[in-house]
Amino acid sequence: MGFGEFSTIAVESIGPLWVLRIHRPEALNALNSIVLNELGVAIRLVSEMDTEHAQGLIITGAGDKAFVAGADIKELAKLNRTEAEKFARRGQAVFHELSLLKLPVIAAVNGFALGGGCELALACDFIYASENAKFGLPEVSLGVIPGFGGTVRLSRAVGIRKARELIFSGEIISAAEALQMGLVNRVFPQGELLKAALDKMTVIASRAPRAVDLAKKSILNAWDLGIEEAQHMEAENFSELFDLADTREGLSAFFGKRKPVFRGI
Ligand code: CO8
Repeated sequence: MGFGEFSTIAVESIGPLWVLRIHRPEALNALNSIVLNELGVAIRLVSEMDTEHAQGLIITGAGDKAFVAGADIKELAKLNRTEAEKFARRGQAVFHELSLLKLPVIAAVNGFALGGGCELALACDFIYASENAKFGLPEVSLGVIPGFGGTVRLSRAVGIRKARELIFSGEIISAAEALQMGLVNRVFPQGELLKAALDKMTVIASRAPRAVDLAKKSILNAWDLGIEEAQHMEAENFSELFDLADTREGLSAFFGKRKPVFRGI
C-alpha cells in the first residue's frame, strides 16, 4: 500500500515535511480499525524513507472541528473481551511505532482530541493546538478506560495527579487549560495552526537530523530508564555523533562563522 491508496487518511508532502490528516468527516475523524491500519502503514512508509525525503511529520485532523474524537464508539460497542484486548493492543502498537519514529512528530490539534484522539496526540513529540481545540479522556463516561496508552502517557505528560483528575472525571478541557497544565506547548488561532507547526518543523529540519534523532532517543530513555542508565545512554548517543560528517560540519561552521549545511550523514 502506498500513500495514494488510503481511504481514511490523507498524506501530503511539503518538501521533506509530511502532513498526515485523519480523514473521516462523517465520524469526527474517529479511529476505527481501518484508520488504525492505515496509520500503521503510513508510519512504516515514513520510517523507511531516507533523511533527504523525510525530516518531520505533522499529524492533524481533516476539517476544522475535530482532530480525532476518539476510538470509533460504533466499533467499540460490538467488541467482546478478546476483541477489545486485540483492538487496544493494535492501537498501542501503532502509537508506540509513532513515538519511536526517527523524525520529529508534531500533533497539530485542530478541534476535539478526545479518548483515542488525545492518546494519538500524546504519542507525538509535542502538541500545538488551535484555540477551539478540546482535550479529554472521557472513556469512563462510556464505561471503559483509555486503552491506547493514555493512562501511561497522560500521567507522564502532566503528572499523575492531574492525569487522575482528568481520567476519573472524564472532563473535557479547553486548549487554554491544556496549555496551562503543560499538555500543549502552544495555542494558535485555527487558521494559523498548521503554518505554525510547519514553521517550527522547518526550524527543526534545519538542524543536524541525526542529532535531533539521538536527542529524541535520549529523551525517551529518560522516561523509560533509571537516571544512571539513561545518562549512560545519553553519553553513548552523544559519542555516536562524533563519527558523523554532520557533527564536523556543525562544529567547523561555528568557527567559520557560517551556517552549517547538514546532509544527515
Ligand atoms: N466514534 C464514532 N462516531 C463518532 C465519534 C466516535 N468517537 N464521535 C463523534 N462521532 C460521530 C457522531 O456519532 C455523529 O454521527 P451521526 O451524524 O451519524 O450521528 C458525528 O460524528 C458528529 O458528532 P456529533 O453530532 O456528536 O457532534 P457534536 O458537535 O454534537 O459533539 C462530540 C461532538 C462532543 C465530540 C461528540 O461527538 C462526542 O462526545 N463524541 C464522542 C467522544 C468520546 O467519547 N470519545 C472517546 C471514545 S472511547 C475511546 O477513544 C477509547 C480509546 C481506547 C480504546 C481501547 C479499545 C479497546
